[in-house]
Amino acid sequence: MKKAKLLALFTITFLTFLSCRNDDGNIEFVPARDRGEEVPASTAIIEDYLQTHFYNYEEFANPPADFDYKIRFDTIAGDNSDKTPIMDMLGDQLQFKMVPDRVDEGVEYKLYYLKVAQGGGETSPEFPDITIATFEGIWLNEENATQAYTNLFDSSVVPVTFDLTGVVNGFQDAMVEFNVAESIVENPDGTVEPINPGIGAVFIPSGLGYYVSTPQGSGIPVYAQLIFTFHLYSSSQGDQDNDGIPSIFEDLNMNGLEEDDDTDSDGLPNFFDADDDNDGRPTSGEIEVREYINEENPTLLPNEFIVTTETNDDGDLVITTVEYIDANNNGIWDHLDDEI
Ligand SMILES: [Ca+2]
Ligand SMILES: [Ca+2]
Ligand SMILES: [Ca+2]
Ligand SMILES: [Ca+2]
Repeated sequence: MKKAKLLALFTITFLTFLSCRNDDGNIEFVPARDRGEEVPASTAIIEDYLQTHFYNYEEFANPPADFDYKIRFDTIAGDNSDKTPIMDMLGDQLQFKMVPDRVDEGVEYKLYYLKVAQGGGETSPEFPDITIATFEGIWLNEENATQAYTNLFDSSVVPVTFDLTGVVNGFQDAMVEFNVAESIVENPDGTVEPINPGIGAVFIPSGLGYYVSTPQGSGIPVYAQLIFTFHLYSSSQGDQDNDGIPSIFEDLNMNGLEEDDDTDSDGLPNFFDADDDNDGRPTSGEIEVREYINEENPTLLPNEFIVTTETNDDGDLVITTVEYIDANNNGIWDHLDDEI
């Protein structure tokens, strides 16, 4: 499987100014629109799309012999005027959840996602995990009459790896709602095929997409709403800073966001900081990592917890644990305590 080279899916920095050329050809800086004020506009565009479009639900219900199980959208018009709008599936296949803006506190989005198949695997990705998926990304055009209403900007039919902390937030927020595939089979030609993967789509308001930080060369205009369709194959636990503590456990305030936990206030959130308390000792040296081989119920110490349970290539059951340490007994774990 190839590594994602899909820069277009990844977020960059949060810009607050746009550079534009004015009539005299000089560069002018224009403040980005207020994020809160942009929310209703985004929601209206997305709801209008959901109202006026359907997906190939009939093919999913009665799959043709060579069906690729890809979600395809089309306009409700002409021959298709009797199709069921996606919006009419609300509460069933179409669901939504309220999702916070990652920049402005208090700003919230209604994030719609279409669940065509939950996925037959037992696990769902956690928000800072590493997933493998195929996908298609389009942006909605509401403003430029010379361009189509929907524009494909990125896709992959071969599975690619996505670090959910590195992709647009709306994509991250949707992936956690699906399960991985029941299994992945390898074909004789080396290609892989998921059995019963999570199949879905997400309708992303611009503030959970690129907003004004659109990837260069992608052709995506600022403030564009995005739609991704995807097949979720598999997922593995993320430890982005490789400090031994899985990123899901570095969400200290447990609000489901990885960006806002920064113990040492150095600007690097804990999931991306290999020295969380900035005391010069790496976090990995201030915790105790253990492996239990073929021990189904190892007796854990008081501050020890299981981070992964896996079967290795030799068929051994490997339980990996982390123990937090408080050497000076001041109630602060050593890796978060800059005094020790
Ligand atoms: Ca958090
Ligand atoms: Ca930090
Ligand atoms: Ca860390
Ligand atoms: Ca420390």
